[in-house]
Amino acid sequence: LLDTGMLFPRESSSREVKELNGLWSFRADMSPNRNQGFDSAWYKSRLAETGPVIDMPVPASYNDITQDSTLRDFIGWVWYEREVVVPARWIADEGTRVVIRVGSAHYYSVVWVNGVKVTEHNGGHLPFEAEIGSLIRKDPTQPCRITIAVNNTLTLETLPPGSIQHMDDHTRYPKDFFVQNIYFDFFNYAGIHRPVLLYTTPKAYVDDITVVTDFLNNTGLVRYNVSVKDAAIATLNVTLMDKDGRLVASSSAPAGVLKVVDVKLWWPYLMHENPAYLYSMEVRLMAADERSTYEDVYTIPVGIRTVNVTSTQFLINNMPFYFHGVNKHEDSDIRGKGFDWPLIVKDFNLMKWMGANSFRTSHYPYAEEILQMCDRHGIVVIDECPGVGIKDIRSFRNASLTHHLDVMDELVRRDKNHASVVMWSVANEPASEMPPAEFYFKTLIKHTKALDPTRPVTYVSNSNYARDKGAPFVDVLCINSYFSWYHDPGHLEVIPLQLNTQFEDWYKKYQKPIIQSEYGADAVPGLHSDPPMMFTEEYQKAVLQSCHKVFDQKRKQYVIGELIWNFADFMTTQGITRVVGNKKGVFTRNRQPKAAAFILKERYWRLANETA
Ligand code: GCB
Repeated sequence: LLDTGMLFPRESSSREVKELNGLWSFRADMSPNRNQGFDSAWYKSRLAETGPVIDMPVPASYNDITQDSTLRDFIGWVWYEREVVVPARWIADEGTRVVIRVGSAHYYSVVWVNGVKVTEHNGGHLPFEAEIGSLIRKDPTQPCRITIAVNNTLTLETLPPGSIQHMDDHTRYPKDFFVQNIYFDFFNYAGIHRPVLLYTTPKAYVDDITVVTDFLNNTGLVRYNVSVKDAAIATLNVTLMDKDGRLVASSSAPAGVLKVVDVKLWWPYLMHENPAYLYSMEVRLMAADERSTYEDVYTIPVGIRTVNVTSTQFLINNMPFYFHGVNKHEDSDIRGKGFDWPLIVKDFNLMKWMGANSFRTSHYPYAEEILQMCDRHGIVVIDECPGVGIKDIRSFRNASLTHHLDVMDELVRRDKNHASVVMWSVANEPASEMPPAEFYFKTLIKHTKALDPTRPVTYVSNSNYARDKGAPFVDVLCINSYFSWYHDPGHLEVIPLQLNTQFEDWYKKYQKPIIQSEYGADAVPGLHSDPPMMFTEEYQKAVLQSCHKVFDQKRKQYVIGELIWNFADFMTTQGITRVVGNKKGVFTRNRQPKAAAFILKERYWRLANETA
């Protein structure tokens, strides 16, 4: 289990943050064994001294930044470097911890400071950090040189999994030709995807905070637990403030329950006239050692709400919640999976325009800043880990499972305090009918529930109800299906029958609520035909409308949600079913609506008004 916290780096009276976003020096290691960077120790001197470098923006995927297809499709190590001037006061004050934090880098990363390795991390989509105070204090006259090597190779033990295939038929392939096989449907963008920053804390500091909320009649209950590091003698002051900054409760214990009279609950937007109410919890640590005294202040937003599941309903604050929302990707032109505020805010505006009340972070954890937006805007989140494409039987082996458990540790540690996160998804479309899936999912879900007993756990299945081995362990059934698309292509008339049968089969067997976690059809924007044909905007519209009729029959019973695949078009590997990417978006990749977006807008607002 993890023994440190991963609080989002926030400024406070005791903490400073210095962003390292912008241009970094960059080189892909194109050597045949992709290992020249390590063999020649590129981290030991400035990157420009060991070969040519190019400008690379951080955060961004590197793939679409240049005109070079070998970089777009590159597999192996790439090297990033930049120098940073560290404020003198950080260096002078031995009582200051200086931490480097990478929001995420895909997939395997190694970080050096002034040529000394400070950390490595296995996996994209989640943050990692290292304390570097002693290193930068060694020679304060030198700038601090940060080198990050990132490798995007996927194996059967990574999440998502993949495999490298070497082609040795030299009559058909050039020598040393190899491809990365992946078992998921989005481009394997790579690089430093989220902000890199330095932040400080005092030497004795608040390392982690866990908040679990509940309420009884009008009284809110905020159970909290604070862990501190490196404080021999410490006192704590925990205070909860309302939106207007008024004190509502306080305590000096490291763990306890704060009582909030006349509580204002956190509600999803569209469900309440005062949604997304956030209190703010300030943790103030006062500590001392033989040399000094330290004060650390950390504040987190707290939404007070409960989540429960019955055999037919999903309850938020004991009220039935119907998911009418989207599946997304972190994906856009040029930046790939790189964190981008304009894109994030645009996406929230579009979701609100269409009346979407929820989304699933298909198929990996999204940036924390996005979850913070969800907390503030009252958008409900199914938080999915990168367990996508577990298709090969070898991906069920112990080493893979162990890594999957570690990833869940990291995910729950990062996202446990978000009111907007109402459920964990541990995988998408695994080969869950294979025999080893039973042990795998039983273990994985049990582990996730032990990490967080307060949220339901699911995984998203597209297997047959009769053969799925993991469904007995989930709280909510999430089912993906593409009738009249992958099955019976072109035959819209099968939808009512097949979709109804799907729901009835699953419900009869498991008596658990069901979310249609994906449905949809590709539409190349601007392509039209009537009667509808596949790939036209009319066909996409018709698929949606036909599915909606079935959802309407079943949502009064046990169907608790519908999430369109997908919010927007997104990039994939090249293939004969992908026209410059997956075109199942109801918005284009540039976030312009297709005809289907208007169908959803009308429907979602109608559903919102019905349930209000
Ligand atoms: C699915 C996958 C999703 C794909 C989608 C499609 O079932 O979960 O990742 O993009 O289908 O369009 O094929």
